[in-house]
Order: sequence, then structure tokens, then C-alpha cells
Amino acid sequence: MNIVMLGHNAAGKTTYVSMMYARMWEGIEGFDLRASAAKDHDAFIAAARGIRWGRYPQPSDHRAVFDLVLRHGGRDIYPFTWRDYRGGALNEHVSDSPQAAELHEDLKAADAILMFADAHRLATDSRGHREARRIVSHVQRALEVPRTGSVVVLVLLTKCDLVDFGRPSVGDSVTAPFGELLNAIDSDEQAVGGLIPVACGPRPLNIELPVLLCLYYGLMNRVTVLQSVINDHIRDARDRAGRDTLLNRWISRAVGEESHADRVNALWHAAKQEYDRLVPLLDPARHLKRYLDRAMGAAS
Ligand SMILES: Nc1nc2c(ncn2[C@@H]2O[C@H](COP(=O)(O)OP(=O)(O)OP(=O)(O)O)[C@@H](O)[C@H]2O)c(=O)[nH]1
Ligand SMILES: [Mg+2]
Repeated sequence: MNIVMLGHNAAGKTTYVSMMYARMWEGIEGFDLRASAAKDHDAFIAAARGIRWGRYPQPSDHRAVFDLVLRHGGRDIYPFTWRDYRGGALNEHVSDSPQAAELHEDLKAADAILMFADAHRLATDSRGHREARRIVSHVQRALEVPRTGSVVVLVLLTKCDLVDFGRPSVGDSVTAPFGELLNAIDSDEQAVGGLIPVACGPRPLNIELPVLLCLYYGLMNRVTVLQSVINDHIRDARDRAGRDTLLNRWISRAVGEESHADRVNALWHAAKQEYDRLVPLLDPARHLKRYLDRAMGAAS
């Protein structure tokens, strides 16, 4: 699964991924995350420790790609890749910035897109709205490309600890730039999306919800693909079994070709292999759904 974060300079991307990793590394409801590279793990944990004391990371100067794995009950179940862009890439043109071109390609290939928008800036500065519209147009362009699977699009409203949502019209002002995109996602059968307020720092809010939502949909996509491959193998095996005759076995052996019976065996074997990949995902997917239902019920 490919998860891509995008958002303007200082929107809070690097802060979020560090806090998210540290929270998930500690574990939640039997799930935890591990980074494949020890240096990524150490950097996330050190950054998160600082953020909890109010010391935030430096602006990113390059695109970073992290290989992570979701674990359940201490076992690796679902590897995924997480991409952090430097905010500056959003203002550059695809024709003269390799990073802007890379961002566009990554968005088209993403299974989940996390859009970061600084809620405090949206509530207090009109530049925040222009920036949000630019992110929206990047994502809209990527969603126009035909896809084979589904995509999750979440808007993370960052720095909510700095915003007083009780003040009149603040909520509308913060969410307005995303309304049209979220309506389009609602009517798109291949996309799911929504807005999630988050805060990182001494009083964190909704740190694990975005990542677990993405991983749930990724996991369910994988389950659907595996089920469909297994069904195809079983259907082909039954079809071939209907054509298996003694004559076909003799002739195939005589000319050194695969008989219908050999093919049936190979298809059952392939179906069994896919089934062995599918089974370890089912229990975690059910657990994750139960957790998310509860978390979203509590948040609404
Ligand atoms: N109060 C508050 N400040 C935050 C929060 N998250 C991030 N910040 C502030 O926002 C600044 C930028 O955060 P980063 O995570 O570096 O932003 P980024 O999106 O990675 O920025 P670039 O790397 O420049 O693209 C931090 O230095 C903090 O000052 C938050 O939840 N609450
Ligand atoms: Mg950064």
C-alpha cells in the first residue's frame, strides 16, 4: 500500500508522521507499527519525544520514503510505504521540478492520500485558503486518472490545539476549501474520504485514527484481491477437471505436455497458497473495523 502526505510548508506533516509512528510503535489494541530501517525508527522516536515537550522538527528539505509494516499480535501482517513531501514541492511546476513531477506520479499511484492543512492558518489568514485550494487541485488532478483499486483521501486539519472552534464561523472557514472535493469523493464509488481534526504536541488529538483508517481500507482491498484470485483459480480448476480424461493424460504424457489433471493440481496448489496469505489478514481486519467503529462513534 502507498500512503502519500502532502501539504504546504509547516502544515505539520513531519510532526504528524513522527507522533503517529511513536504512538503506533507503543501499540494499540494488539496492533503496532515497525519501520524497516532502524535509522527511521530512531529518528521518529527522537522527534516524537521532542514534540511531546513542545520541540518541533526542522522543515523537511527533501522527499522522504519510509517502509513500514503493520503488525497484529506481534506478527507482521501488512507492509506499506509512507511518503513525506517537502511542502515547497507544491508550488513548483512539474516541467522544471523533479520533486513536483514525482509528487504528481506518487499521487496517481497512491492508495491513500493524506492532505495536511494548518487549521490555525485557515482560521486566521486568507493565504491559508489559497494554499488549501492548491492542494485540492493537485489531488483532483490525480483522482481524474483511471484507477484499478480504491483510494482513501483524508484531510488532516492540523494544529487544532490552537483553534477555538467554539467561535462563530471558525468551523466553516477551516473546512470550506475542501467541501467540493469531499462531495466529489462521496459520489465516487472508488474513493472514500473525510476530514479529521488533529493536534500533535503535549495534548495530542486523533493521532492514530488517520493511519488506521488508511490501513483498514488497504487491508480490505488486499482481502478482496486475494478472494478474487482464489475464486478464479477454483473456477479454472473445476473447468479443467471437467475436461480431464484418461486419454488426455496418456497423450499429454506421451508428448511431454501438461495434462488437464496436472493443471487442476497446479491451480488447487496456487489457490491454497493465496488462501494461506488471506487467512492471517481476516482476524486483524475484523479487529480493526471494531476499533474504528468505536473510535469514529466516539469522535462524532
Ligand atoms: N501548536 C501546534 N503546532 C504544530 C503542530 N504540528 C506542527 N506544529 C508546528 O508547525 C511547524 C511545522 O511542522 P512540520 O511538521 O515541520 O511541518 P511540515 O508540513 O513537515 O513542513 P515542511 O517540511 O516544511 O513541508 C512545527 O515546527 C511546529 O511549530 C501541532 O499539532 N500543534
Ligand atoms: Mg516536513
